[in-house]
Amino acid sequence: MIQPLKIKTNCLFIVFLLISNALFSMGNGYDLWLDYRKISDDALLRAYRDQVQAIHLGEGSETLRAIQKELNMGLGRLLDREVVFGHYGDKENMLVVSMLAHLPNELKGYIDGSKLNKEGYAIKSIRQEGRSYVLVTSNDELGLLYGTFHFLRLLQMHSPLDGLDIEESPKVDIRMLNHWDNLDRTVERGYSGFSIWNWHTLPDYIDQRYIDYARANASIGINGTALTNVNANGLILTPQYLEKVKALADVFRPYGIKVYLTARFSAPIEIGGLETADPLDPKVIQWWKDKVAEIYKHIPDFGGFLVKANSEGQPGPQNYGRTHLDGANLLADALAPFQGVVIWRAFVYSEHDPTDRAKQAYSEFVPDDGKYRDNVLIQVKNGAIDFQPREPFHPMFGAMPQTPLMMEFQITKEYLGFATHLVYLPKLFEEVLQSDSYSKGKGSYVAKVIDGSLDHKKLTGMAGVANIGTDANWTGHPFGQADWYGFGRLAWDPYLDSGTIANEWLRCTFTNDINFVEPVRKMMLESREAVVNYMTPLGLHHMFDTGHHYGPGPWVDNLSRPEWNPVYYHKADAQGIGFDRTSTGSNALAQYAPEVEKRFSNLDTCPEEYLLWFHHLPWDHQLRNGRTLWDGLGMKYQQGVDQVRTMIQTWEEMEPYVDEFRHHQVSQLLDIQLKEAKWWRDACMLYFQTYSKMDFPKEMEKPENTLEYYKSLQFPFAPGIRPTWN
Ligand code: GCW
Repeated sequence: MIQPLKIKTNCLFIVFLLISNALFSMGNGYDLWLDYRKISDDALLRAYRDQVQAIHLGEGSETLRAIQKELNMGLGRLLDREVVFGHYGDKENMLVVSMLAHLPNELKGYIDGSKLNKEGYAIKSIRQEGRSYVLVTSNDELGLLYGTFHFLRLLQMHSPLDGLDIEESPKVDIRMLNHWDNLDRTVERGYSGFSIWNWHTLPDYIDQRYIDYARANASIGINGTALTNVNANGLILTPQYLEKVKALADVFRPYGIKVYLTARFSAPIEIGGLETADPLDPKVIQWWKDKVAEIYKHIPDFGGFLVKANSEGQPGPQNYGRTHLDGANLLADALAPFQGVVIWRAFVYSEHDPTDRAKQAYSEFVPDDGKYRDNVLIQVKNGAIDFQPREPFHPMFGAMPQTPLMMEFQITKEYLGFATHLVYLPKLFEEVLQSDSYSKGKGSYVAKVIDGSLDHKKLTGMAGVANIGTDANWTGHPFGQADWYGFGRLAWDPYLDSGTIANEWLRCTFTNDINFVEPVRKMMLESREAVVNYMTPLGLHHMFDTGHHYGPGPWVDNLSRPEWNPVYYHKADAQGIGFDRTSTGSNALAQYAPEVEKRFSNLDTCPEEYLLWFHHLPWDHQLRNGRTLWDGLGMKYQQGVDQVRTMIQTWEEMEPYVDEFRHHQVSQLLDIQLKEAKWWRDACMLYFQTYSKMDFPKEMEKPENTLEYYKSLQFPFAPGIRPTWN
């Protein structure tokens, strides 16, 4: 239990402020959106100081200590003065941070706790007999933590503290990061250095980064983390590693973050010495039960398992003639006594199945709707192929009313320019969440599938494949932080709009100066369309070079599995280009609700951004602007390049508002982005021209190199490549 306490000004505190200010002035971005810069507006600073004359902190346990530390650091820096903790009534104007149950009597009755869920909170301004309080309150300690971060954000954003009346509860239960981190510290599809988990020095050495990771995640409402790659290594489940996992779980617990592990389906053989991993074998069933019990002994609030099975070489129940259902339910039964969950991935497609890859997950999972145990969630990527710059929403959303479906977004930019390109992903996430699945008629938005409201789901979740690594600023590109931030905010509330999120992030990360915030926000919001234009316009997809996925490789046709080759997806030939997924082609469209199927099947109503995703069309097909498909493609590629030029110009004008370090960093990265945008345009258009045999549209700049040159480029050491299959 924590008693309200007063922290005296002392030398240590001043040293701390000096150091933290020095760190900020370096502008290396380590502090993320929590840099708590001193309030620059004097009148506002005075008003804040006057309101927060002291803090009354209620009772609680380790989470309350985390809250206290955050307030101490956050307010110390924002208000640039000593933070005083005291009792209610000590000062005229106070901040009161306390769970409802422990509120001073005088403040009870202002908030109706029944409106807040377990993690929810309220922030309210209260005037009482000439005194003024800002009250942050909740039913549970975790709500208080989230409320505290929200309060600090209000200050960071220079919001007035009068008349506050905020009530927030997360709309999604499991809001988690998926790290594709290997035990050797490489990160699959990681572009920001190595894994932040130093398995070698764990459990004894607790890196400050682990704590700051937890703070950053808690500040945006993330409450779970899967520490290890879905291409899993069974070793993580051995006693030696479980001790290390426990150490991390202990660090994260006060911040409300549960730990999950990826379970390699063949672990009973590899680390358990069994001869089989058959999910129906009694010895295998017992092995998982024992293993789960052992994990919970170390980590009593362990979240559960995340599983990739029978996908891209990973073992799974189908190795034994069983189904995904058998596999998921096996692990679910082992976890159920401890309230753990199984998150089973729907990212499956088979090299032996000749049907359109886009159809395979649906065919595999939808027939078993309703047969999964209550503690199973099926985790579905946002689109049916693989995290492309643009994909239509996955047809499974809305198609399994009786099974919890979890969203999987990719925050790391495997197919969107790695950590080099500025592409603001919340815009992409928002587009998916706001897509209408029509599964229960108009208005059946994917967001409603994810928050469970469409089918009254009891368990809901959203996962993001992390973009975090050992780079000083965590995400490589300074703007990659916005993708992490935005993911968390959307997992908390899938109905938020990406513009609001960008505004928050910019103000907290850089400055509140409107001359900076508005142009840069605009630049961020347009950046997603730019990457679609210069990589995969008009519904093209998966044209990335082999393995590493760095740069264009539309010509690649020599990989062992047909659906790994870009030519499988664009199907360019002398007649035209695109994948026919209508009833005359693979008929993948039949997996959508009839309204969606009809809209996308009909060329008059199919949005042009999905054109070549669903249709194979002649090169001279007329687009809505009256130009041919061929011209339209070239113009889109050119537009993408021009959009990057505009971004560069905007950023140049921002120099007065940003520290030199980050300004220079982003400038250099934008220059690379422009170079690579041109590379995409030229390589793709030159290659497609070998089929279309048509001249480039007059709007398109002349390619800078020959097709042979682009084809000759090799990148054996491009980052993030899958090191091994295991
Ligand atoms: O997109 C593919 C990636 C693989 C990844 C896989 C998956 C973890 O190229 O690197 O493996 O998706 O999501 O399982």
